[in-house]
Parts: sequence; structure tokens; C-alpha cells
Amino acid sequence: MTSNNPQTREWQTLSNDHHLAPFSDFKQLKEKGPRIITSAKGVYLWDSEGNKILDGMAGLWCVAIGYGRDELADAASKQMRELPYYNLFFQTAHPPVLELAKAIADIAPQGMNHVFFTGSGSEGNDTMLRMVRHYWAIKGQPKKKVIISRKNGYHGSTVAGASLGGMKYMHEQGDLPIPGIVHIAQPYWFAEGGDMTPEEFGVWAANQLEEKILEVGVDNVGAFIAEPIQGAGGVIIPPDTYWPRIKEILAKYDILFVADEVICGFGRTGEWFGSDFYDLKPDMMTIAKGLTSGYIPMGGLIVRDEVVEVLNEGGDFNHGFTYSGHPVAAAVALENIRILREEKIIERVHAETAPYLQKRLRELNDHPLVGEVRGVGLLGAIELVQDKATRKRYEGKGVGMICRTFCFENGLIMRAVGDTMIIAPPLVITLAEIDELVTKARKCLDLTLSALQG
Ligand code: PXG
Repeated sequence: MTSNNPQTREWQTLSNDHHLAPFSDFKQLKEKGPRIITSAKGVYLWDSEGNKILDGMAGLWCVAIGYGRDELADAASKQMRELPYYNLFFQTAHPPVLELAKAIADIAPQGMNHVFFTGSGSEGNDTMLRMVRHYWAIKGQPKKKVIISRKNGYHGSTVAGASLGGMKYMHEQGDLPIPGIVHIAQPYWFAEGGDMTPEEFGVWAANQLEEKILEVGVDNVGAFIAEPIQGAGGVIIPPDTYWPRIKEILAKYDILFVADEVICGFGRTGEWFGSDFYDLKPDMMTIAKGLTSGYIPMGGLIVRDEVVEVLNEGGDFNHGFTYSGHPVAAAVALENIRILREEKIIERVHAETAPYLQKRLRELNDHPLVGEVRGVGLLGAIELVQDKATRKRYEGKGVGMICRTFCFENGLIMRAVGDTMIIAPPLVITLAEIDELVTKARKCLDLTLSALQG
């Protein structure tokens, strides 16, 4: 509780007395008090102390079109007045959800023309797990239940989502993963590649999928789920050999492939979906975040036509949420997609801002703390190390957190995943704002290095 501002202190007291924050150490948060974010415009946030902060994380990877777009507020307000709620359960539907399903089919990879809506990415992956098992049961192969996922992948925080994810610290709480979910190695060359070249390591990591399919038995495997690029795990860009080898393995075995597009979807890579970027052919794609630019919660699962044809023969799918396809969320998502299309935001990321960000970020490679800079589209990661040549970390120093704190203090939000600094700014970031981001990032790297030496 450090603020001298009475209004900030009042809000921090409310936090202490009543709020339990996600992914937080409740006691520590009480001692330090949360930073109160009060408004936002474009790529900038303002806090209750009047600080202006460049949001290098687009909220939590979601604010694609930037903050403060009145069109989305107007779409929500109009829909709330017309039809604020109705469900889709008992042979009913409403215009916004139907128009949104069509708009998504128009931008999704060919042959993926059906959408099941949820309230979040986690619920999208819960839906996926139940739908995959239902699909195989309809096909007379009910034993095909196991979902193969990856260590350090992130697929949400519900029981199924956290189980599908490969975050050890999440599994340790609450006896996860649930049965029927197994994990293979991730394609994280910088941390785990050892003496292999990135290309060799990519093939090795992909081959783990085949080994796991054979170990579990193809008759027991329902699906493989993966993020095209792992986001929460640390913006892990697989070596160039990884996805081509995975595609060969998927073609060989009769299992479904699910691309978790919650972060990569809606333009993050400079293509509509990460699956377009890597030329993947998923059977299902989980979506959320950029679908509404985070203005309102919504997620979903896009399903390939051939899968839907099988589901059509299975009677009721006994699954759904009160807020599946919520009309206000659907109206906001429709407006968000309209803006992405009409303002050619993803085309601009592809042609202009992504190449520029990637070029400017790589200039940080000369910094003594930086072991690797990598990125794709408007995703970037900076590995902080003690020794560039051996990729040795500063053990036990919490370098990432030190750097993150300097960033906050200097008006930049850059996330730390261990000692990996990551960015994913709004897709509307300008070239001048990219310059500001990189300049601030370098300053904070300098401050971090001085702190380590001091
Ligand atoms: N899949 C992926 C790939 C995600 O990144 C989810 C599913 C779950 O979505 P919901 O809407 O249920 O949160 C996510 C969410 C982080 C962080 O620390 C990332 C997410 C959520 C919370 C924190 O980077 N991603």
C-alpha cells in the first residue's frame, strides 16, 4: 500500500477487503496493493496515479483493435436495447449469433464452417474435449478418448483447460491433470534444445507426438491439441522443422487435430489464424480473446464440416452454457470483425508493422542481458541470460520480475514468463509506437542489468 493518492488508496482498500484476484498471491497482493487501471485509448492505459502506460500486452493478448473504439460500445448498447439476452438451447436462435457464425466461417480456413460458442477460451477447450470424445463414440470408437497435449502449453484454467495445459504449477493445485490427458515435450529450443540445432530439435520434439501415439495406442487417442505458437508459455516459436513434421505424423494416424487459436487467432501472426500462418489443417480451432478484442467475454470452437457431419448422426450433444452465443457478445464480435476487415488491420500487420516490430526488436540482440530475440507477427520474446553463448540463466535472481517492475515504472507493460520477457501489443500499434516500445524496452534492460551488477 504505497500510494499517497487517497482515491487510489480507497480502491486498494476495497481490493484488500473484498477482491480475490486471478493468478495472484493473495497475501502479497494485500501488502503491495494492485495498480488501478482507470482508462485506455488506442495502445495506452492510464492508472489512478495519472501514469500513461504503453500496453505491450494488448491487455491479456486480446485487445486487437486497441482501446476506446466507440463502435463496439455502440454495438453492445444497441443490442442490449433490442434483445439483451436469449438462449440457444430449445430450438431457438437470434440474429447476432447467426450472423457472427457466418462471419467467422468466412474468415476461417476452408472447410471450417461451423461454430459452437462459449464464454471463454477455457470453456472452448472444455467443449472440445467433450466434442472429441462424443465424435469418436458416434463413430463406434468410444475408446479413442485420450487427448495429447504439450508441456508448458496453455489451454485455460477450468479443470479440463488446466489439465490440457502443461503448466506444472497449475497441475500441482487440485490434483490435475484429470485422467485421459497426456503431455509431450514442447518445441522450446532456447531452453530445452541442448546441443541440437533448432532444426534437429524441431524434428525431435515433433517425433514425440508419434512416440506418444504409439505408446498410448492409436485406438485410444482422440486428438492432439496445440497452440500454433505457445503464448503464455513464453511466446515459443517452434523451429521451422516442427510443424511440417507434425503434419506428416497427423496424416499418418487417425486422430483429430485441434489448434488452440485463442492467442494466435484474429490476426496476431499477420494472418487471420496461426493455422493459416503455418498452413495447418485443424479439425477444430479454439477461439476467444481477439474475437471480441476483449471488450466483452466470448469464446468458441470452430469445427470442420466433416466432423459436423459425424456429430449430426449422434443425437443430442449434451453440452452448452447459459451464455453460449450471448447476443450482446455476438454483436460486439461482429463489429470487431467488421473493423478488422474494413480497416485492413491484419493486412497492415502483415505488410508493415510486424516486419518493423521484428526488425526493431532484434536490435536488442546486442544487449549484454539478451540471449535471444524471437517473434512472429506482433508477438515477441526476449530471453534474459547471464551468458549469451551457453544460454545460461541468472539462477534464482528473478531477473524477469526485476525487468517487469522497471517496465511498469517506466510506462511499458511487458510480461515476464520466468526470465523471458514477452510482448503482444494491440494490432493497431503504429510505427512510432513500436519505436517507443523498443526504446523503453532497451532502457529497462539497461536498468535491469545495472540492478544485477549493483
Ligand atoms: N487457450 C490459450 C492458448 C490461451 O492463451 C486460453 C486458452 C483460455 O482462455 P480464457 O478465456 O478462458 O482465459 C488462453 C488464455 C498469461 C495468460 O498469463 C494467458 C491466458 C489467460 C490468462 C493468463 O499469459 N490465455
